Amino acid sequence: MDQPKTANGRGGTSLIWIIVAGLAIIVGGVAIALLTPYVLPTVGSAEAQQVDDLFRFMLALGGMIFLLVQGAILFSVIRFRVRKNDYSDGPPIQGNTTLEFIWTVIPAIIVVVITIYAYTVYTNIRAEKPNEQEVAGLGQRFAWTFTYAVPAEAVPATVDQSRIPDEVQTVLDTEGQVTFSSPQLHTWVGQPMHVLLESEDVNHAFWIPGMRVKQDLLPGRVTDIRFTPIEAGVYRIVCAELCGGGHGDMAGQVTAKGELIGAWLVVHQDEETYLREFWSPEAASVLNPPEDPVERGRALIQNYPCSGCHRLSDLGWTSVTGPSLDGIGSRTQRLSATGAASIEDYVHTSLREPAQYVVPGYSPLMPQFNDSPDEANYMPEDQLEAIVAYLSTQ
Ligand code: HEC
Ligand SMILES: [Cu+2]
Repeated sequence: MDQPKTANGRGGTSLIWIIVAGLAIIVGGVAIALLTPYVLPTVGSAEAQQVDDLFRFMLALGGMIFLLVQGAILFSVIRFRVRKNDYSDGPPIQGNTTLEFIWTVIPAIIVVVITIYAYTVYTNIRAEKPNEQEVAGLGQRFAWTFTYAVPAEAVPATVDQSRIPDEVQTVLDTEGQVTFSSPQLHTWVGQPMHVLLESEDVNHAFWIPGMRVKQDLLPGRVTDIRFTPIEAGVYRIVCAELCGGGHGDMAGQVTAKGELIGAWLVVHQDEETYLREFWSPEAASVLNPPEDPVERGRALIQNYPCSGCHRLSDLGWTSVTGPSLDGIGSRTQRLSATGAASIEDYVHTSLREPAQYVVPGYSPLMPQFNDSPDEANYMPEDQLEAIVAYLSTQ
């Protein structure tokens, strides 16, 4: 039997229920959005804050729509369920212009607001910042190499300028800069970073989850990415584009001993700590090399991306894309197989012309290390000799 509805009877109560449901939906959507700190990685950069705010905003809207739709379904299932012995059909309904208008206009407004907000965040993040630190990031199968160019006058006082190798002098002369490379990206809190990304071979994607930045690398094109760290710490760098069998080695790794190898972003507390703990030792290993070639080679090899592909227990490397370098110094069977005159010769050629001796069972993925600063993977001859001396003792 139909109950007569009056404006101030049932109508009044249902209006209250609509308001209560509306509030529950809004509070529920916001509550869902506030869960992000529990599911997202540490917020390590100024950009991460903006990206997370945008994400939370969209999550709150999405959460509200989710609750509205699910609530309406649940309400209808209960409120309008079939009564016992009721075989009648529902009333035929033919369109409802008001409803259609509302459900077109509201989503349109939401999409426009999100577009404007997202575009603002995107342009903010990509905008050039004052005093940026520029670092070149090279992606190749399967390692990252970061090259730091530092004005010659910034060379630390501990570096004996008279012992700077010739090759570095050349770089000093032509561009007034000293460059050195590292598989790790170092900076300090509050320093805006500008990383110029180039790929040596296929598409890669440079991703630091803690900074909320990700950028594709496209062969033959320089792409770039910016971020300003706000929290000291160590953040994993990941390749987010499947690039071959050793793709997983393009992410920072932790050895069983707890050492960090491969690609990591290290954010130091301040510039002084950065210079003391990273720049000075790394630059010094290039600019002020130890006399003993084996020691020198051991220091220098860590500036190259070898750890992304090779195992070498002495340095805690564990990758398996290339053959293990443990015991490479006594691998004399390779000499007879290739006709190399000595192990030194063999290792030298393996780096300068890797295609000459491809180790059986491996793909020819070893990058060629060239002796001209104009070519990719520049490795000065005297550095190569030191690295060969070091590897031959393994
Ligand atoms: C992108 C991956 C990759 C990187 C980076 C890489 N290698 Fe290799 N390397 C390989 C592969 C694959 C082979 C085996 C195929 C070949 O011989 O070309 C190899 C072979 C070698 C060999 C010969 C090994 C043997 O058992 O005969 C030596 C020596 C070597 N690499 C040294 C290095 C050094 C030193 C570096 C850093 C300066 C380096 N590699 C960087 C992938 C890599
Ligand atoms: Cu990759």
